[in-house]
Amino acid sequence: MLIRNAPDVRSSEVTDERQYLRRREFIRLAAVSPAASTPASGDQSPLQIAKHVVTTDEKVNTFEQITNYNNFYEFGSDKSDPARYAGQLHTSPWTVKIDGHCARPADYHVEDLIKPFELEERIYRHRCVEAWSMVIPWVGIPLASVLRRAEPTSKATFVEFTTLLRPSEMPGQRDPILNWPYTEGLRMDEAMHPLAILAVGIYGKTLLNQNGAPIRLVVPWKYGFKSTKSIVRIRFVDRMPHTAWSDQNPSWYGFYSNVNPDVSPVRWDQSRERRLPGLFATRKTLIFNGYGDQVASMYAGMDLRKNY
Ligand SMILES: Nc1nc2c(c(=O)[nH]1)N[C@H]1C(S)=C(S)[C@@H](COP(=O)(O)O)O[C@H]1N2
Ligand SMILES: [Mo]
Repeated sequence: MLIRNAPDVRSSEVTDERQYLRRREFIRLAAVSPAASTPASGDQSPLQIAKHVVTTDEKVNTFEQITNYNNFYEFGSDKSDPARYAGQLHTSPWTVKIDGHCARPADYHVEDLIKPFELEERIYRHRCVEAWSMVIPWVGIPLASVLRRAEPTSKATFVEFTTLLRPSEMPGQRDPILNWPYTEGLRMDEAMHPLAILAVGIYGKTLLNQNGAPIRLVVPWKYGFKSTKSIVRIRFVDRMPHTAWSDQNPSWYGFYSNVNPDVSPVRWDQSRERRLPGLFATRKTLIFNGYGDQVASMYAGMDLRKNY
């Protein structure tokens, strides 16, 4: 079993890095302190982590920061709306459909989807198109592992990701701000890239709903909106899929959406960023969010100004 049901750790115990490291010891020993209270947005269970991948030595954001400043338009457009309203979403049971151009399409309970694979902690920079950024200790599995198991055919040139559609629990879906359900997409080689993960946790425990429980995409060299939350469908397709944000404003949001300090099609200047909890955009943004040595070759020969 990869996901263990265990009593909660108080959210006040998961506030800073030092405590996190200490708590990680607890998780390793499978000795979790007894529940005293429940976090605002649902229960969290500890996860058994096999491997740690650190891609930056920058300070990791606190649990409080990562879970209280969110974009999840299904729960409203304010940064505090997801933490306030996402608790009402039922994330269990949860099924993920894998279909389209593949030899082994299937519907998986989310637990079965990840069960065959070892969970890894991945400390990644996270860059929102609104020019703020964080460093987040995700827990997840390579997206490629899940895709390979489905045996995509040669027709599969892109992968489409779809978020749950459930307006009764996602009040933002009652407003036509976006074409619900939220969809996103990656080219096949991007989806197979080892940096792309399906995340099921943060700070060693299962995701809170505001971060996209029970399973969400993380693509660290792209703007945050590519990282679809609360995924119910992964589909292999043979053409570039529609995506929620480029449907809403095609001149602002391109399909590729690679972090690029030289291209600012949206009203935010992308050359700098505000590292939360800071107030000012003092940090220089790096091409591909600093992951260029690993991903730039996928875009060789492409005009990144046109293909933003
Ligand atoms: N379904 C869905 N996924 C989504 C969004 C959303 O509104 N709905 N927002 C995106 C944006 S703009 C960002 S920056 C990240 C934020 O992830 P976080 O709140 O876990 O930091 O989620 C992305 N995934
Ligand atoms: Mo974002």
